[in-house]
Amino acid sequence: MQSNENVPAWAGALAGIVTGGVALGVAQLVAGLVSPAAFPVLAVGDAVVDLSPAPLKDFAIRTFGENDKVVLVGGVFALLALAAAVIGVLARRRIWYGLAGLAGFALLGVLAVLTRPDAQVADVLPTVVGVGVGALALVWLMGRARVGAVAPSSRAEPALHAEQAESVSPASPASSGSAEPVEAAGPVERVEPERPAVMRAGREPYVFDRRRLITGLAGGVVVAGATTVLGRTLAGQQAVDAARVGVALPAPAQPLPALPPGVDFKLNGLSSFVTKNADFYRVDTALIVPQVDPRTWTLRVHGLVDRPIEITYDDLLKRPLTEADITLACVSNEVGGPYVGNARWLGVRMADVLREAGVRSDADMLLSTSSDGFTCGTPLDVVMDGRDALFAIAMNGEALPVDHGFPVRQVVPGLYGYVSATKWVVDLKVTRFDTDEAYWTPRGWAARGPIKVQSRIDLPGSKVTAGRTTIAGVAWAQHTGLSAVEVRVDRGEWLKAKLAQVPGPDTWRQWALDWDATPGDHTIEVRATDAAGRTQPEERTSVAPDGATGWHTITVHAT
Ligand SMILES: Nc1nc2c(c(=O)[nH]1)N[C@H]1C(S)=C(S)[C@@H](COP(=O)(O)O)O[C@H]1N2
Ligand SMILES: [Mo]
Repeated sequence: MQSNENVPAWAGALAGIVTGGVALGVAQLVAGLVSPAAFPVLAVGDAVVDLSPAPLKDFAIRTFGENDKVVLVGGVFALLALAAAVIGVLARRRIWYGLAGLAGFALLGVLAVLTRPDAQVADVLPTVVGVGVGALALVWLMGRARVGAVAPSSRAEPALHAEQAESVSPASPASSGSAEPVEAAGPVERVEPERPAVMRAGREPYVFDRRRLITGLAGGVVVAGATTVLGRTLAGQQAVDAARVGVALPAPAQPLPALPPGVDFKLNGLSSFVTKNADFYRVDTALIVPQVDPRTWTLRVHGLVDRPIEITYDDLLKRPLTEADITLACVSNEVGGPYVGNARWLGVRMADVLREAGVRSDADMLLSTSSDGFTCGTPLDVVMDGRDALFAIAMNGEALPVDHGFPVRQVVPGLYGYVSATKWVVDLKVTRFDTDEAYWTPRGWAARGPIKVQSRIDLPGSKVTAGRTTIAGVAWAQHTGLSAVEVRVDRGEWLKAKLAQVPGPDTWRQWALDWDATPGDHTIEVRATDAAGRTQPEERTSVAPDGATGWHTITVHAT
């Protein structure tokens, strides 16, 4: 192994610190995959707490209060950075010194991880893989710090300053023989080395290549950062998934009766009355699904209220819970589109919470905000009119799926999702439409979004065998309810479809009609009428600004 003492100490220290960063980043990533608690820094911190004498612990708690953990972990990181710098400085002499130092840390990490309660063998992986990759990084960085031997013609020279050299031939006398790097002036087009070198008698001469080292360090920083972020994201997901699984859903104050028989015709290809959580459409602006831990979640209710309040997840679960069957629909759903689904929700009535806060009479809008900053503007009168507008915690009997807003989301029957159904909701400001604007309003969508009566044909598909066939689908007019669904084939007479049962006005409703298909091509159209007597208009409009209109129409080929 060659010496490379000509690499200056500061460069070694930086290489050591970046090596440590890569090792910790990779450890974080592997911990995110294996077990977040097996991240060695945490394990070492825990071990320090366990091993430190009681008076020291008391001192730490007295001095740093609630921040004692932050100070501890920060201290561990500071010590690690120092040690990593020393490792890097030593690695300049002999790479083995540096590798031995890393091995020492691996040992410490493995010991700390394995002495944790309920430790598993796989828990050593973050430490071992992290230090392993760190070792590779150290060797690589040290390799980049020095380029190979300078040309033989320059060998005799004790030092070479590249900025003075026109070529590899020596052009300047020694400058005290120190390893101080000298920046090359201007763009250089010379044969290597273009960096100052120091040579020692009897040793291979090296050139300290500052630029290559620095680009290497930058690469290391990127790897360390990316693996850390990814590892923490994975760990956060695991923590939230675990917390979600751990939620014990309380029973509703008044359990909803089981669904009436006859809500579902159970036809193959017809949307089932209850949409399974896994099949439920998802619409949101989140690139990365927000991971909200229920243990730290709170809902702040403020604005035009007499008593601002802040509710924790536990508080919410202790309140009387309402169960409700509600069909959610997206304003961006084209006629016949898939962005609609029905579930049984469990949650706290928004009106109860708002009454507790005391809503002022000049308010007319609720501006809700999600943990990722999305906002929704909901008409206050709609939420207060007695319908089942909920801060929902559960969907179809399980804690809200993370994609659908865990731990808490809003659900308001009768309003499109973009003005009502805030997922991962953390803040509710009681306000006015003329003071505040929600996310979609300046983007071309209506400030208020009542759901329009709609119907969709699910059956049959585009090809059928001639003869008796079922035409069937779903229709919805949330909170008003449906009175009729009509179907016509080939622009003939409108025929009344059979309607399935519904538990109330807030869900979609299945409909079906038998049809004798004659061979050839046919057009099937559907239109629904709500309980207030409003029939879907034929005119097709686009989804913006306040929801599509028009009759869903399909063509069927019968043979
Ligand atoms: N935080 C947040 N909540 C949101 C949205 C969003 O983008 N972010 N989109 C809304 C829209 S447009 C709809 S249609 C519903 C969809 O809810 P789902 O994804 O559970 O079906 O969520 C609403 N809640
Ligand atoms: Mo939506």
